[in-house]
Amino acid sequence: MTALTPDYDAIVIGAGVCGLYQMHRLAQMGVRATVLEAADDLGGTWRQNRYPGARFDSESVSYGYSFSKELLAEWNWSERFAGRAETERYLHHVAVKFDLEKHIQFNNRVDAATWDETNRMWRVSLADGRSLTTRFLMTAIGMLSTPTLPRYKGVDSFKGLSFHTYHAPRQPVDYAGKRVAVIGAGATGVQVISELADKVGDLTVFQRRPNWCAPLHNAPITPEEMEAFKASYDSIFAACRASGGGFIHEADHRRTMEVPEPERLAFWEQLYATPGFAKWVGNFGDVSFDPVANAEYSKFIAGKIRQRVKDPAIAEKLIPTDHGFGTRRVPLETRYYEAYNRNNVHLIDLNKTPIVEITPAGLRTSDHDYAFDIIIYATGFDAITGAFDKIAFTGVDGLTLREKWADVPATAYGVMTHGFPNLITLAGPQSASVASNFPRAIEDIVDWWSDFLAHMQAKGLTRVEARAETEAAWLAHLKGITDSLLLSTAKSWFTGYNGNLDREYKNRYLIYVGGGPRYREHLGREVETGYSGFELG
Ligand code: NA7
Repeated sequence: MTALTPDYDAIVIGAGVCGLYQMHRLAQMGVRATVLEAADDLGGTWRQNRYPGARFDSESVSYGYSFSKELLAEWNWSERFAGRAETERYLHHVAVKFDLEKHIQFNNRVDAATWDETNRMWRVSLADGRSLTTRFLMTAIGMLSTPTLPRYKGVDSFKGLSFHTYHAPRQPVDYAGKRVAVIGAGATGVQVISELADKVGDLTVFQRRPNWCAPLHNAPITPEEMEAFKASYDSIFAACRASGGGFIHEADHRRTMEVPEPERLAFWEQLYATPGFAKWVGNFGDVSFDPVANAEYSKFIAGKIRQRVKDPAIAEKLIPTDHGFGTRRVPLETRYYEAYNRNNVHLIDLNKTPIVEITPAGLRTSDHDYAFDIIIYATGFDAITGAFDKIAFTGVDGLTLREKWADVPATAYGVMTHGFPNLITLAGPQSASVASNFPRAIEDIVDWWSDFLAHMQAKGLTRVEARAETEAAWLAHLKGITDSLLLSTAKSWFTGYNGNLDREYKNRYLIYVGGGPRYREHLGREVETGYSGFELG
C-alpha cells in the first residue's frame, strides 16, 4: 500500500508572535506550509487584548524579533514599553516585510486533529467542516488565549456593556462619566484600573487577592534614543540571552541578608526607580527561593505601597498577605496605587463581601447592590493548557491530549509529547516561553525545531516522537527546580490555579523556570546527540 501524500508538510495553528516567526522559517526552508488562524487578522494576543491600558511589560527593544538586522534597523519603537496598538502595527509590518500573509488562512478555527499512523500525518478538522492533512502540526495557539469568566449567577443578565478583557470591544468605548466595575486585580486588571481611573465617572474595583505591583516607568523613546538602541541591539540581545527570563535585567547573585542593610535598601530603591521588571528579575536571586530574603523584600515593597496610598486601611487591602513578592506574576503599573487616592475610585474586598450575583443593573455583593454602566471582567485565563483543551488532539492508539495532560502535563522540553508524533507544541506547557520575555524564547524554540525539521528532511525521515524517558526526565528536572522556588507555593496561573474552572487546585508544573541559558543547553544537547531523546522514523 502506498502512503498518501499530505496536503501540507507543515500546518501552523495561530498567527501571533510565535506562528508568524515559524511561518517565516518554513517559507525560508521551502517547506509546503500554511497557517490556520481562527481570527480575521494576525497578531494573536496583540490583536485580541483591546482593553484600556494594554501594553508591554517587556522593554520594547527587547521584545521585537531579533532574527533580521534589516527589520531591527528600520523599525522605530515610540515608547519604552509599547502599547497594544503599536505592537499590532509592528506585527503587521513584519508580515508585510516577509510576505507572510499569503501563507495565512484567516477565519479558520481548528476543532480537532487526529494522528493517522498509516500515512504518518495529522488529519486536521476545521470548524467550517473542511479537513486538511499535514505531515507536521505546530501549535502557536497562545499561552493566555482561553479567557475565563467568573461563575457568578446572572453573568448574562447584565443590561449594560460587559466584557472579558480578552474580548474588549474593537470599537472605542466611551468611558466618560460612566460607572464602571472592574473585577480582578491581576496584571490585566491593574493596567485597566490605572488607565481608566481618571477617565470614568466612577470606578469600583472588586478584588479577591491583591498582587505585588511595581512601577513600569514608561516614557517616550526619542529619535536619538532609538538610534542609540539600534546601535546596541547586539548587546541588548546578548543581555537577554544571558538572563534567565530573556530580559535585559540580570539577577544579582549576592545573598540578600549578607548585604549590609543600608546598601541593600539603596539597591532596592534603585531597582524601584528602574523601568521594567528590574525589581523582579534584576533583584538578589535568593528573593525567589529564600523565605527570609523574600519576606524582607516584600516588606520593602509593602512600605512603598503604604507611602503611595493615602488611606492606610486601603493600603493594607492592597498589600498581599498570602504570598511573597514575585511568587506570582508581578503586574507593572503606572500610577496604579495613586488611583486609589482619587474620590471616584473605590476598592471592594471580596473576601469580606463576596459577589453574590450579577444583576441586570450591576452586581450584588453580600452587603450591597451596585449599579453600573460597564462591567469589565479582568478575571484571567485557563492558562497554558486551556487553548490545547479546546482542540481535540488524538494521538496514537486513540490517546487524547486532554486526557494525557489533565493532571500534570508530560512533555519533552515543552515542545513534544510522547504518543503524539509530529505534533510540535511551540509555546507549550513546560517550555521556556512561558516564563520568559516571549519572543526571546520563541525564537530559540522555533529555530531549534526548524533545524530539527531540516535534519529530518535531509535524512528522508517523516516521523518524530518524544521518548517516554525524555519526558519523564524533563518532568523530574522541572519539578526539582520548581519545588526549590517560592513560586511553587503560590496559587497562580503559573502553577495552574484558576478558581473559575471545575478543577481542584494542585501545582500542574506548567512553566519551565530553569531559565533560558539552561533550557538552551538541554535543546543543544539533543542536537549534539543526534536528537537521542526522540524516536525518529
Ligand atoms: P490573572 O493574573 O490570572 O488575574 C486574574 C484576576 O482575576 C485575579 O486578580 C483573580 O483573583 C481575579 N479573579 C478571577 N476569578 C475571579 C472571580 N470569580 N471573582 C473575583 N475575582 C476573580 O490574569 P490577568 O489577565 O490579569 O493576567 C494574565 C497575564 O496576561 C498576565 O500575567 C500577563 O502576562 C498577561 P485571585 O488572584 O485569583 O484571587
